[in-house]
Amino acid sequence: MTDELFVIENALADPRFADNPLVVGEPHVIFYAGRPLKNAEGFTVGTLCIIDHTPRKLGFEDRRALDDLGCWIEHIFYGRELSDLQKHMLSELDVARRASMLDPMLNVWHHAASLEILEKEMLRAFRNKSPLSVLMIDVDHFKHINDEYGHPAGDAVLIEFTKCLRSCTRPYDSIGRYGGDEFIVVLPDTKAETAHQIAERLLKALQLFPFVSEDRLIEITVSVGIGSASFSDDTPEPAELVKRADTALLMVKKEGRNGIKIFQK
Ligand code: GH3
Ligand code: MG
Repeated sequence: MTDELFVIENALADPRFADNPLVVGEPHVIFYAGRPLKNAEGFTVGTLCIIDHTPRKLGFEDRRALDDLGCWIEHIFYGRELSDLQKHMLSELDVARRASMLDPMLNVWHHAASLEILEKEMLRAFRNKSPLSVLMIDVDHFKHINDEYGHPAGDAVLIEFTKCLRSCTRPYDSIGRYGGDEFIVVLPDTKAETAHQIAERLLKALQLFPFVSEDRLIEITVSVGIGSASFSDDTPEPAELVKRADTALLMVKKEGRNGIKIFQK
């Protein structure tokens, strides 16, 4: 209740405390010195106290030592409050940055963010000497869906397609909208054959679950190109890996769509 160092040299001789249960009983506080501790806002949040079972005097040096210890604890409080504030700010920044990297309609990474993630994952793959694959997926004849069912139905198809794609991939795979109806999926730790299996799963899922719009079934198919690198004897640049997947995708389109191709050199 005070800002000052509070000292009772002999509680038994002090009428305010002589009959206090902590004095007459356990822990028998006869001597007490308390130094209030304040938080960053200046509120007293506790005391640093020393006690003894016999009467004592607190000399000038002892007072200073107790005060120094109190200062030390207060600095730890300030430091912690500051870092809590910083942590809070950083996590808010994370949320804001994440939001700025997402495609607002589909809630997947936008073009630039996808490339940023690809670069990071490729650096990691290079460090770990683990394989990495990229899927380039483009919806077949999507213009026709827009023309036939309307643009809003086209939007709905893209939203449902993204959900379907997510359900066919693993939690650590990254899905991005490369542009329009083209998607890029970064598959860390994945060889071309495994990437092919993931793409097959997607094609099968699209076959099984056609989209419904105003009581009409909208069936879609996709073309998938796969680019892979082993990172043991083959370490392409991110742009080169995207190009591999894109080249394979173009071949699928040329050969009639609704299929999967792995890029071969
Ligand atoms: P292909 O099989 O060769 O890919 O034929 P396609 O008709 O899908 O051709 P392309 O991929 O070039 O066209 C994509 C179309 O997607 C063109 C554009 O009008 C449409 N599109 C792009 N973004 C959106 C969108 O956000 N919503 C809707 N509804 N349509 C979009
Ligand atoms: Mg298309």
